[in-house]
Amino acid sequence: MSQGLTRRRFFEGAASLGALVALSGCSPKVSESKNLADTGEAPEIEMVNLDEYEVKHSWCYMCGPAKVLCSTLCYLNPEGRWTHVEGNPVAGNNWGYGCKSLCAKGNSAMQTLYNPARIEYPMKRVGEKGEGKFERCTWEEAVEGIAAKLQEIKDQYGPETFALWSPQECKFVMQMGRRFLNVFGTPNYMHSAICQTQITSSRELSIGTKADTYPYQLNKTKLLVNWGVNGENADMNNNVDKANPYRRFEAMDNGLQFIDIRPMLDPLATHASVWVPVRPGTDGALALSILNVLIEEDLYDHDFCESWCNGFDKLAEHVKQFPPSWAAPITGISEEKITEVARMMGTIKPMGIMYGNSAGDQSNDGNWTCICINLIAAITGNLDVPGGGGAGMKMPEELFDCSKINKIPTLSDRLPACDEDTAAGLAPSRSKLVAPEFPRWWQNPETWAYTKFFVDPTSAANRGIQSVLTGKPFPLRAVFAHGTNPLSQTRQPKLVAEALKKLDFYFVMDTAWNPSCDYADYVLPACTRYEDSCQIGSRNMPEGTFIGIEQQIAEPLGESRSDWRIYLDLAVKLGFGEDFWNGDLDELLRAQLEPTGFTLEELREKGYVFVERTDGAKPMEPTYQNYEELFEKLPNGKVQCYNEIIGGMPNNREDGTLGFLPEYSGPPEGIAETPEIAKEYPLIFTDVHAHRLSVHSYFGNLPYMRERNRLPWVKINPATAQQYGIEDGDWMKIESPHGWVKMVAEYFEGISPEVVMGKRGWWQDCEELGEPGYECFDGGSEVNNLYDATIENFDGFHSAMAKQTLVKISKWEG
Ligand SMILES: Nc1nc2c(c(=O)[nH]1)N[C@H]1C(S)=C(S)[C@@H](COP(=O)(O)OP(=O)(O)OC[C@H]3O[C@@H](n4cnc5c(=O)[nH]c(N)nc54)[C@H](O)[C@@H]3O)O[C@H]1N2
Ligand SMILES: Nc1nc2c(c(=O)[nH]1)N[C@H]1C(S)=C(S)[C@@H](COP(=O)(O)OP(=O)(O)OC[C@H]3O[C@@H](n4cnc5c(=O)[nH]c(N)nc54)[C@H](O)[C@@H]3O)O[C@H]1N2
Ligand code: SF4
Ligand SMILES: [Mo]
Repeated sequence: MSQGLTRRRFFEGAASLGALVALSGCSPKVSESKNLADTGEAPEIEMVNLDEYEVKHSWCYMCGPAKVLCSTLCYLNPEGRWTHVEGNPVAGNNWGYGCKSLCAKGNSAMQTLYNPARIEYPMKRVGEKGEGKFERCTWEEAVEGIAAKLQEIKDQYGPETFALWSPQECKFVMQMGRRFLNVFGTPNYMHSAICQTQITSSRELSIGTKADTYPYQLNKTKLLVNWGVNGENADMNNNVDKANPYRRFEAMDNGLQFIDIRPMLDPLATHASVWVPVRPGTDGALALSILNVLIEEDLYDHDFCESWCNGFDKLAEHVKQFPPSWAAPITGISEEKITEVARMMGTIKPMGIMYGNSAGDQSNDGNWTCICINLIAAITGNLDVPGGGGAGMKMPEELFDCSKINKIPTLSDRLPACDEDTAAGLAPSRSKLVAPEFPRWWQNPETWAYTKFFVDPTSAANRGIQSVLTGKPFPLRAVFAHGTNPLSQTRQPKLVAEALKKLDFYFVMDTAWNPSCDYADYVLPACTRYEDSCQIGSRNMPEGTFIGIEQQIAEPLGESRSDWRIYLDLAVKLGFGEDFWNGDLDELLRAQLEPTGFTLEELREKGYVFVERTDGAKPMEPTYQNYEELFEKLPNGKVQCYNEIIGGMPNNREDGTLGFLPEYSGPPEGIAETPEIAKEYPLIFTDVHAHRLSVHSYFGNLPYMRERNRLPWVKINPATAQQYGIEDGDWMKIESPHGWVKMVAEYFEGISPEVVMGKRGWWQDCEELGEPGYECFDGGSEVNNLYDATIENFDGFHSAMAKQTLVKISKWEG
């Protein structure tokens, strides 16, 4: 294995790493190198005096490589080794000002630094693609080799045949990487097409970007609908938990009820008034029949629908065909229960709806599903009312100007316009998208209002990589995978591997050797954010305004380099260094800081600055029901019950048009949808994305994470497992019409007997614990092998792919 070449034992046993520290200077420290989950032994406690420790500020890296979520204080022991981390109490993390707690991932941050899985040197492939034979090279050689190849491909085939692949919301990719693409001249940034922009764009199409269904004043909410969202695990938006259980339980004391729509009885679901274990991938049918009940039983807000809904009557007529009797056999939820939840949604006010990935990001009719969910909130009169969707309190003005921080201009105007663009009335380079994630016509600056990150166009990664195999519409020639493992991220790893082999040029930058590296021409070692000092973040709170930077905690391991730097180095080599601060990132950071009045040197020295509010300003109630402004950009200034944005327009494949009214298509394989397939494959398989002990498919290499999440588990109802002679803890063979995996049965009574649910991404080994990594292909444990990757089945608006299929299972004896 090639990574063996770059590994070294840097990890001197977990003993020096673990630390649970009390608030005082003198604190207990957990000293443990054993697998506590297995032994159940109490850890030894050693006291350390934190006054002797140096404290550095960082932005926690454990929710993804370049985010500014939890601000942390990192303690370096007298030998200069980072041994303890805690939340920065003045930064307003998690549940608010004063909070020091971090989640489990945050608490194991030190293990990313001192980890044997890290790549230390640039590597160049010397064997066949996929064989994994590499030799060490210098940075100079790698950057020169990559730049030369990119130039060659640009000259020979055109700039659009180069794509950057990275689905994560990392700023170095979303901003710096995009800038690089634009200046290079390619629109092909490949997004996973199964995360976040999917649900956000559906919202934009139905209720507009400014409106929301999520209740920002939960203390006033009476009904919360938790739809396909993983509040127990998904850290996001500066909350240890996306669903913020702490605030939710407070609100429950105030009379909040909630409905949980998920196939599994997860911990939060056990507190719900109603649990709706919908069949995976059938949320669209459920949403349509809820609309049916709301309208048929006259439970909608007449004033709102008359004044602010476009084509409400057409929607009302349309949903007549979707009564609960239609949805029950599709969703597996009884007519009575569908009616009950619809009545609750129509009568308990105010209501907020929180929906996540599983409500629409990862089903092939996800766009209509999410549109329906937004329409439910709208027609019941729950938008922009206190305790309803949106309607957050207004924060007092920030005390210094942070407006430029974290904003790297992406130079979108550099994308070249070609004749095809002009002829079709498209924005520059849209006709050169290899696989438009959203329809080309929609990807122009006017309609593309999700401007937070994506002012620039995007291609859908899975469709994009398939171009290499089909040559349609043209084959990509070069791909840069930056902080992603294509073999576990998208459907059908075997297809992806074939394409990676066929590519003219493929290079990777990662902190760890992931399985896709074996196919690369060059593998570049990235340092973590604890080893560079590039990420600045700010936060405006009732208590004051905060600004912080990552202080460098350790020298980059081996020759690893900052992710921010690669674009600058390549730009300089390719002759457009002027657009990249001539290779000096600090120049950019200085410009971002300029309006704040703080200098980069000052901030790096201090780590963070917090200016307390003395003007007495408090968060204020917003003005509610501001519909004119909220719906301003929508056709006729109204909620799109009848969708005049997409209706009649070409879909993203340009092989058909999109409809005006919601449709249900369901998963490519489903019990009700494909009964003939269900005869051989009787169970439904799906997976969950977020897990509190990993990010995406990584951090399985950290002992603290892995010891509690050791084996590739699947949750299965004991009644189902026993039918197949499968005991709790047995390895199972799981076969779908598309591939097979082996995973370990975890008995769970709280899952429907017809559903089996796993988690993707088990490729990482954990050397310290002797836990192996598992293959990404058939016979391994990567669930993406099980799913359909037929392009024609992907969502026609936003390219989402189903992660639901039918499977048969047996005990694995191998
Ligand atoms: N700790 C941690 N936090 C993370 C991440 C991480 O990797 N680790 N990743 C981040 C990222 S990139 C994202 S996109 C978000 C994702 O966070 P979420 O949007 O919350 O998505 P999932 O984690 O997939 O959880 C979806 C929930 O829906 C359930 N479910 C599964 N199938 C279905 C279905 O067909 N219908 C319905 N109604 N429910 C279903 C699952 O059991 C799960 O509880 O999390 C972010 N936060
Ligand atoms: N079946 C299935 N597939 C899914 C999902 C699902 O729920 N089910 N979820 C989808 C979603 S929501 C998302 S967001 C995507 C996520 O997909 P990806 O973001 O591609 O996630 P990973 O495959 O875990 O790859 C992340 C890579 O980044 C590397 N890395 C970590 N830190 C750094 C760093 O600082 N610098 C660099 N250069 N590399 C780093 C890790 O070692 C790892 O190899 O997956 C999608 N795929
Ligand atoms: S939620 Fe956890 S992993 Fe995410 S930034 Fe905060 S402490 Fe780090
Ligand atoms: Mo995601």
